[in-house]
Amino acid sequence: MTGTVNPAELARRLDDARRERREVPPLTNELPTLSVPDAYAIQEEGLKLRLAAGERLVGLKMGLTSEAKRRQMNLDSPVYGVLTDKMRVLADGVVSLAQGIHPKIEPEIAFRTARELKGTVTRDEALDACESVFAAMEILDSRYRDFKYFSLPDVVADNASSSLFVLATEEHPPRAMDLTRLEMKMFVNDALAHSARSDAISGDPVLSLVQLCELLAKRGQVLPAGSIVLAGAATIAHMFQPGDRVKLVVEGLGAVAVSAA
Ligand code: OOG
Ligand code: MG
Repeated sequence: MTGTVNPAELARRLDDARRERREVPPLTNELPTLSVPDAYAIQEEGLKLRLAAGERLVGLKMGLTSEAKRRQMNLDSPVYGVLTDKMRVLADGVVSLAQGIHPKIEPEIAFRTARELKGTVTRDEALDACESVFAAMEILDSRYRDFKYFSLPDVVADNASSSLFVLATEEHPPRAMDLTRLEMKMFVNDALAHSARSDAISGDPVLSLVQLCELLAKRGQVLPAGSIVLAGAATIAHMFQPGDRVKLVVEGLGAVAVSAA
């Protein structure tokens, strides 16, 4: 940790920006040596603020697990963020975009774990610990000016740009299908906007779980039983506009939709 980094103060700054819906400059403008471990310490302080406000931790999200997203954001390694109950939007729900700054939406696959996962795990162990897999979408909303940041520490500190998420009502046993070969199609107002195959996510969405456990272990943490895990977007994100109805159809997993007002 560099001498000038005060994780609690920086977390407060980002949390105020989120709650007051205002943009702030990337932290690395002021702290060019901010490291990824510093940034996770800031993220953790940010979670404490949300828990103190009565929110409950329900899971984690992986980000930058696809080549398309890494290219879009010009960053080169996966990151994680936290998901709370307040971030969940029900399927077919309507999101008020006035509650955000500059939201984007992206197509994902999500898991729910039934058992704790810890440290280095194999693909089979990760899959065996999951009870369900879902079609899902994440609504991102960076707290940084113009949704622009140029470093991993910035995005990690800002809870990996997470804002809201939606899971399909339909859930499936993860062993019922080959999770690497599912066609994913995201429609905006019935027009196909982005599509990809599910192996765009980490080469295999289950590997996002494996990577998440490794990243958590570096911080001495585990993935608790009952966690929802977003495996990461398969394509670039779409700028969510008022009036948009966005629907994701994942072969074998069904559909999930959300609208913006
Ligand atoms: C970072 C978060 C990326 C994903 O699914 O790849 C992410 C960002 O795009 O600002 O959630
Ligand atoms: Mg995402």
